[in-house]
Amino acid sequence: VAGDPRAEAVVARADVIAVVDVSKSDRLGRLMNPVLASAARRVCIDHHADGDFPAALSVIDPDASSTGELIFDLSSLLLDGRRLPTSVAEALYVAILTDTGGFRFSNTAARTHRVVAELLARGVNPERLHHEVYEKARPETLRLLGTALSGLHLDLGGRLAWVDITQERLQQTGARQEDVDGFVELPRTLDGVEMVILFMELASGKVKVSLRSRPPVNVQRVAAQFGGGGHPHAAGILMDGPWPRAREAVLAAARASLAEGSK
Ligand SMILES: [Mn+2]
Repeated sequence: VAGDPRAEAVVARADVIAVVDVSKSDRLGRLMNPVLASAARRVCIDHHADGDFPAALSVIDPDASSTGELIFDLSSLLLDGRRLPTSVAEALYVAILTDTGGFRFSNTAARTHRVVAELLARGVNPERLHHEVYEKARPETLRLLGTALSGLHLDLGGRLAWVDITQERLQQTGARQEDVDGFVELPRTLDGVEMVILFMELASGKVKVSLRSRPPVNVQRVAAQFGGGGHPHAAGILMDGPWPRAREAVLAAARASLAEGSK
């Protein structure tokens, strides 16, 4: 919702604000200050263990596959035996699908699939939703992906891979910042890669860093050195520019982390 121009107005008149799957408050972007200044009752539903969002009421389970799975549990209590409407089941399915990386992240459990089985029984159509979520790319997005991947960097014999999304690349291809969602997953398919980093230069001059790793490499610890957070194998940082300095600092920490792991 942070990209929606109506979001501030909604926050301003809210009685209750529920923040989901946020980990660090600064991931609320320009809504962070309005949300923190609001007199509304704040609720946090999350599966990040390192969250810092100040809430009156928190439902946090780091073992949950996804925030959607937690909301499914809460809605089951509220429904008290009534059937989950199909529209809500669809929203929860998409929440779980995307938050588990398509049921592949390490927190995905037998229970996750049982919850999803319930959602399918409520009328969810996986093929249609997969199309809606993953097959709506614009040509600009694929062109940006092409330039990003053609500039793929490899280091430490292929154990570390990174890609850069600069403002220049965005402008040349006509792509938007949000088109970059999911790009970090592609270098992860490289044989032998242990850590993948995506550096994105934001229009504001800040640098958004997305990190992924294969066990036992822990990128949450790398992110934490720069005030970021997330999960052991999927983490993020929002850093001040300038871009080259932020990038070098994170790469140095990444190399140190991988060197430590190989001892
Ligand atoms: Mn999540």
